[in-house]
Amino acid sequence: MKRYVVLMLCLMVAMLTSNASANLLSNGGFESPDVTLEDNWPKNAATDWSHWNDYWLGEVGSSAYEGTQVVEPANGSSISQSVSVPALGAGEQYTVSVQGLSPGAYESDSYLQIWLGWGGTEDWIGADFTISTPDTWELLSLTLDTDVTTAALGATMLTVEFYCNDGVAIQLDDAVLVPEPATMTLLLFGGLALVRRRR
Ligand SMILES: [Ca+2]
Repeated sequence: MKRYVVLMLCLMVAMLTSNASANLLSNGGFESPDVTLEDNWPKNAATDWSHWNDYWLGEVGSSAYEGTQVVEPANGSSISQSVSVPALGAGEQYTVSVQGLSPGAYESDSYLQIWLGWGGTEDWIGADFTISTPDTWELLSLTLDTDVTTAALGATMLTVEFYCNDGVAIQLDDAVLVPEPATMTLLLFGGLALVRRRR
């Protein structure tokens, strides 16, 4: 039994100290498929992402936040990805974050809405963001807390959506969806209880 406890504690520490490995989204850095500079607008097929209207998946080299590629939703378009999660219980939190950049060439603010939904397109929370400083990556994030948004209790799927609601472009990179540490601890204690029951 001691061996299992040590194993679970090690796993817990590893998960708490490594957000990257806990990312529930696939291709959050938009590096797949590998495109070239010549593959220009519109380019609608980032692996594992769905979309509504057109967006640009492009190669920007070293000005990307992560890797060499970013996405740029057009005005009135969005990209989304749904993932399965363990049924949401009380006291759990999931945070979605993305790096956003307002290309300096447009000389204006960029706007983005982040939506985090459960149960398809009916139920979601959202937040509006404005980026005024050009050519600087900014971390934009939104947290779903089941103690606040009790309607999400019991949900087994989360949908992340990034919606560009203005004519000015915004580039996105490094999209991440993670359970907060409190949630991970709950999940791990659940795992520990399972191990104990099996023995
Ligand atoms: Ca990238």
